Amino acid sequence: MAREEGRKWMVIGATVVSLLVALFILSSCSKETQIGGTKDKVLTQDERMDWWREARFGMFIHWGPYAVPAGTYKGERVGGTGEWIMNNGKIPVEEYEKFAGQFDPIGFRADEWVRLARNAGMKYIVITSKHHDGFCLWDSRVTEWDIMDATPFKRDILKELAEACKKHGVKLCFYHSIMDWHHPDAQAPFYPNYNDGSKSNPNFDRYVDTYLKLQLAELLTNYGPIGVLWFDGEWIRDWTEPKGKDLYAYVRSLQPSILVNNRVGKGRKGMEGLSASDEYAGDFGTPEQQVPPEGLPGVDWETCMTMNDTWGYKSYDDNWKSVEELIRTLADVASKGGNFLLNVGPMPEGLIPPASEERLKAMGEWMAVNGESIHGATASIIGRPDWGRCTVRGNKLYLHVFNWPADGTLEVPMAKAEVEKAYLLADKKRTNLPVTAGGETVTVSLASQAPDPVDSVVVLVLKTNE
Ligand code: FHN
Repeated sequence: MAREEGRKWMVIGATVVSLLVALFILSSCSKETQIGGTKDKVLTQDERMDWWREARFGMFIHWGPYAVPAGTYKGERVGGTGEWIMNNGKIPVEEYEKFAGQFDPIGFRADEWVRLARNAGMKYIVITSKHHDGFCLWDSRVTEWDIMDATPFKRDILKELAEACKKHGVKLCFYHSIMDWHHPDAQAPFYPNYNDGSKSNPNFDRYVDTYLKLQLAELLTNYGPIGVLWFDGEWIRDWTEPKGKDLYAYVRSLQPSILVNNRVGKGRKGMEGLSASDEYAGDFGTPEQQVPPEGLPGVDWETCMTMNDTWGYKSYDDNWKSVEELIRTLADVASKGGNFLLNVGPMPEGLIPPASEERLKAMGEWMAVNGESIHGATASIIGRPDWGRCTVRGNKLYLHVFNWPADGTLEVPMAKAEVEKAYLLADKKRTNLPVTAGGETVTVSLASQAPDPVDSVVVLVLKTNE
């Protein structure tokens, strides 16, 4: 009974503190709302989306205290992904907090992570500022459940990442969970099934108004221009579309140019990730671990995917996708007009798993030769040929040949009259490749050997009316 009484006064105390801090943050952020002291020009939707559509390829980072158990609790392997161990392992809040006490990533070098992403051809990084466990990777004023107070590390991860992203010209973005298994006004009381969709917390609105929104104000006021607020954990009973629309407007009021995904509201259709209709809040759809089978012209969407089977680090998940599969998925996504957000789950000591690093370096070597066929690319205008995929930029078609024709003849479903010339993207001399007309197809004559066994890109330059 005393414990409940104590918890009640703790919540009341936390609320009073939060309200006082709220007044301080809101008063300070009114002066700093315009990041960097410059007033955000009001951009059109297309102008806001421009950098993101150009980027096409980003790094997802899932990192927090869950990297410490790394999929094992009390000697047992826990099912599901690494970042869900608190729920799937039925770990009480006080028990889980001990992992933060062991979270001391002395190997963390923001500059190395950002260079790894940039050299892989990734133009933005989406990192978990707060995942479902409620742990904050930044120095938050409204909680001690953060990197500064709950760990021996005591460095602001997001601040160091923001500096490195600015230095290397990579956009910094935040993943932020609406669901929170640690806050007493959110899901914590639902233990042992924090994710219990049948339960509601009578204090949830207090969590939104005096915690969730205040932390977003911290993130969007103190870390410079943020490219995307990537919400998640919106499926809970206490979250509604009206709340999502309100949160979308709130975030945009702090940084008017920021992009917000469709998980801010209730519009996404499960893991397919696209919104049921335009009436739902959010700037782009979020297919997860899958690529829409058809191109979706006119729809902005981003496939997020793991390199193995987990988002957060698990020491024994070695089911890594091959470099071939990752490069071809990138081409497939871009050929359908989408973005590819590829995940890394850093280890507890702050290092990127070697298998992830190896794949990213190999993707970077391919992107160094073929990046123009991905960055800024739009959906195929010739469907999905048997030999591979097609991406488009201006008057150029980029033919991603996965299956190199043994007879050296590449059939392309389009009229000859439209083709000015063809060349291999890997050929710096841009030697013309012979193109002959068929009825509804053109044939490009290729050498017997593919320059790249995974994805060789043939460029078709189309005649323009000029
Ligand atoms: O529950 C999360 C999961 O941990 C991970 O963050 C993925 C990434 O998109 N999203 C949710 C599952 O759909």
